[in-house]
Parts: sequence; structure tokens; C-alpha cells
Amino acid sequence: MKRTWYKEGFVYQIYPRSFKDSNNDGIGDIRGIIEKVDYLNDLGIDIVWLSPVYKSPNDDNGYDISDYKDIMEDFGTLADWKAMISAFHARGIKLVMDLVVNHTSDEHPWFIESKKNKANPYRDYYFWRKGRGKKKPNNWTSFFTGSAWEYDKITAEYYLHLFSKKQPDLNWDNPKVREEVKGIIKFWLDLGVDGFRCDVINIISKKRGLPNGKFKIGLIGSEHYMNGPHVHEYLHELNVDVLSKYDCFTVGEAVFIAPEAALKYVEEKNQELSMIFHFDHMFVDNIFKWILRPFKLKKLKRVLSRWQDKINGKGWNTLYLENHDQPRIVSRWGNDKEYHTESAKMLATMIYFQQGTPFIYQGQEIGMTNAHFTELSQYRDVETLNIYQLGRKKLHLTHKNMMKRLAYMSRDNARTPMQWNNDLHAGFSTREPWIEVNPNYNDINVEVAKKDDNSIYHYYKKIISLRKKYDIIVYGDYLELLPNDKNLYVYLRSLDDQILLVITSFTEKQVRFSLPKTVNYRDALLLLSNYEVNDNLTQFVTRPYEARVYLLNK
Ligand code: TEU
Ligand code: CA
Repeated sequence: MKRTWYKEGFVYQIYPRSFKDSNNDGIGDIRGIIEKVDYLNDLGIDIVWLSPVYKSPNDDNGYDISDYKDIMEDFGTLADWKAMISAFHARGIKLVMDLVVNHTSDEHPWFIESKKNKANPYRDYYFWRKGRGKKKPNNWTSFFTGSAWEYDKITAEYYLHLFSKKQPDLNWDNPKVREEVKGIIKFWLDLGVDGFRCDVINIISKKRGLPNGKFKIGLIGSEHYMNGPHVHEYLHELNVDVLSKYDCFTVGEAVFIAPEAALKYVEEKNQELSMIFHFDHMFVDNIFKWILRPFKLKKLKRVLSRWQDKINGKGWNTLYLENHDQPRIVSRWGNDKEYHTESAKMLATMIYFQQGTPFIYQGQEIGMTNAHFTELSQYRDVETLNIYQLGRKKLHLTHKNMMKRLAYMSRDNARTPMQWNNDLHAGFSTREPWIEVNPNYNDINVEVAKKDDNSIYHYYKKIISLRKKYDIIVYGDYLELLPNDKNLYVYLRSLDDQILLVITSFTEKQVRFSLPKTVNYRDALLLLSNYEVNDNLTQFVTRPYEARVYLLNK
């Protein structure tokens, strides 16, 4: 395994709209991030992944880009951005930008041109097709519900959009499109960025002819673009032509992918991506996100162990529990009431001692919870609002039923403003923010957390520092123990003559833990725990959501 900084670094994701508002217009911005650079440095993180800050009409909060080489007015200017990257670099923090190139905004000049007429030189930057009589060009559906085709009367044709209708898909088979993307990547690398998080990158290549999808439910047509026919060629081309010339890394967001397929992207010899985000563990408590099912620890363990086992030694994993598209983990698999602190710490322990680059999402380090919104009008997210309409109008589900699903899964759960202190609007802004602040900000905020030695914040800080101190946490091999236990997740990492033992309990019930006889060691050191520990590690009874990490010497 090649050793390198992006495997060793701890990544912090910033969702700029909700991080810190510097000019009090209710929207987070780049100057706000600059105010918090020392906060991030103090936490110990090494890399920042910044969600999109490019010019955008904000149909999907910046994931609909109208100018890839400039900054959204709400967020500031390119000069502000330059000041921000300098502030990061001055503290040794790297910056990763979000690269959203499966689609542009419909307000991007390329799309505006391509709409004009069929002969326009930009026409072929997108997928324009005639209808089949009165019907759409094919039966594909969008990630955000409804048909993936939108009719445009100027040329009486439809264009493809796998996300909202303001996010037309780019045609990567057109070499000019690939050259444009290379230009964008080069532009930011030359300004000093250290890498990219590549949005929905495994769906950029669509099957020629755009045939109808076989399955009639779910994301119809997806078999024709998930890990599509030329995706590996195109990513290899970007890598060889641009990325490989810089000291940078890429993390690709890959939807609905198995580890075997993931390896093709991340095996070092293939020269495509450095690592990917998969979603397998995010589907443990739901099917297609909106059909909820009970969380089962055994399922989670099976999924995570499979990813560890298949990628280990060949590629590199990512470790995450939250991002701007997922609900808050402590509300999801923990207990955000009686055991808020214990369960948030346990979940962090469970994931961040595995092999892979760790990513935390803003607010996760203080245990921010779901928003618990009760009115539809409190939601802002385009996906959330669309799914509500689909549930009500097409499936005839009750308002109450839909609100329950949203309260659990909506992306807005992660998008409420960062909770900095006890001031009005949690110190995020002095003005009413674009989305409501979680009312629990008086108890859960950075200022309170910093003062409390037992806080989730200090626990995260400890995890981050341990990872810097012990190579085994970064590079050790993974081995799961007790796979049939319904309550405990226990695993080992091993490197040379050391073993790391991670024990986590997913229940408030007491569970008897016994270390399997196969684990032999001479001495043990407790590196981390979410309770005080006075007993022996070979056998003990767990407390609610208990977590322990031991370093064993063979
Ligand atoms: O997300 C793609 C994706 O598949 C999902 O996680 C998405 O958020 C949705 O919940 C599917 O049900 C990426 C971005 O992370 C997301 O914010 C964007 O909305 C999307 O791509 C389009 O750019
Ligand atoms: Ca602002």
C-alpha cells in the first residue's frame, strides 16, 4: 500500500450555505469560513472538502452550476476565495473542491446556447432527443422523482436531466465536453486546490441510444448509466491528462455501487480516482431512501466489513456517516435524547477506526441532530419537496405519513445552520437564516462543547489526534470479530506486532462481552473510551452505547 497524505488526513466537509454568515444576510459565506479557519485547525483536521461555491441559480443549493470559474454572489468573490485558500494553506490545511460535471445548470451559457437551435455548436454538449409521438424519448426517471426528460418548445425536443429539470446532463461522449471539464479542473488546480470530490461520477457515461429501462420501479433506466460503458476511459483520460500532473487526490461519489465495481475506479494501477464514496451503509435502514425499515446492526456490519475486506490492499476506502445529503447519524442510529453524548461518541468510534480516509460533516463533531421539522414549509430542499408531492399526489399517502419520512430522511436535516453558541440563531447569523436553526442549539453548540471536557467535540478531537499518532489506525488490516452479535460491533486492526481492538455497543441494554480466545497479546493500553473503565478487557458488561479502543502488543 502506497503511503500518502490523503490516506492519513482527516477531512472536514463544509456546506457553505449553513456554516457561518459573515455579513448577516442569513446565508453562510466564504468570509464566514475564513472566520472559522482557526476553529478547524484547532480541531486538528487536515483537509477541507467544500461543497459547491460556484455561480449558481441555487435550484439544488449550488449543485447546479452556471459558471465553473467564478463564485456565487451569496458566498462572496474569487478574491474572498483566494483569501480563504491562503488561510487554509497557511495552517497546513488542504482544500478539496466539489466538481459537479455530470450536469450543469440550465442557466449555464453552454445550455443557453444549446437550446437555441439544433445546429448550435453547443447542441451536442447535452442530450437532446425527439419524443416518441406524444411520449418522452424514453422511460427514464429522475433521482428527484418524475420523468428525466423536459420538453423545450424552442426546438420541440426534450433534454435529459437525471436530477432536477434545472440540471441538464452533459454529454461526455462529446470530446469537447471532456476538454471543457479538463479546463475547469486545471483552472482550480492552478489556483492551488488539492483535490476534488466528484459528484455522481459513476453515472457520467450513458449507453448509446439511451434505451428504455428494463425495471418499472425505482430509478428507471439506471442500468444504462450506472458505471456506464465509457466511464473508466473518461476518468482515466482526466487523470492522465490533468490530475496526475498535480499532487492532488479525488474522491468520487458513486451511487449504487458494489465493492467489486468500485475497485475498477480506485485500484492504483488503473489511474482513475483515489477513492470513492459508496452508499451501501446508508441503505441499511431504508430502500431507495424513502421506504424506511428498521436499523439492524448485523446488516450494517456485513456491509462495512465487506467493503473493508474487498478494498483492503488493493484500493482505498472512505469512512463517513454524514454529509449534506444524509440525516444526522446520532438521530438515525444512535439516541439523540437520553444517550446523545454516549451514542454519538460510539458511532464515531465504530467508523473512524476502520481503514480508509475519514470524513466528518460540519456539526457532526458536536453531535448535531436532525431538525425535527413539523411543517412542510420549514423544508427547503428540492428533493424533499418533490418527494412529498409524489407521495401525496401519486401514491396517496397521508400528510402525516410523508412528514414522518421527511423527518427521518430529508437532506435538510443536515442543512440547518451550524450551531456555534447560545446567541440568537446559534451565532450563525444575526438575521433569520435561509433555513431554520435547530431549536436545541442552546444545549448543542461549539462554545458549550469546548468548555466540557467530556463533550462529543473533545472526543472527536481525540480521535483525530490518535489517528496522527498511530499508523495502525490508518494502515492496519481489518478483521471483524463476533459477526453474529446483534448488539456489539467488534473488530481488530493489525499492523506488524500491534493489534487495535475496537468494541462498540449499539444498545442501551447491558451486553456481556468476551474477547475471543484467538486474540493473543502481551499487554493492552486503553486508547479511548466513552465511559470510565476499571475492569478487564477480556470480559465485561457493556454500558449504554459503550465504546472502547485498545492497543494490544503481541
Ligand atoms: O448526490 C447524488 C445522490 O445520489 C444522492 O445522494 C442525492 O442527494 C439524492 O439524495 C438521491 O436521492 C449528489 C449531491 O451530493 C447532491 O447534493 C446533489 O443534489 C446531486 O448529486 C445532484 O448534483
Ligand atoms: Ca452571508
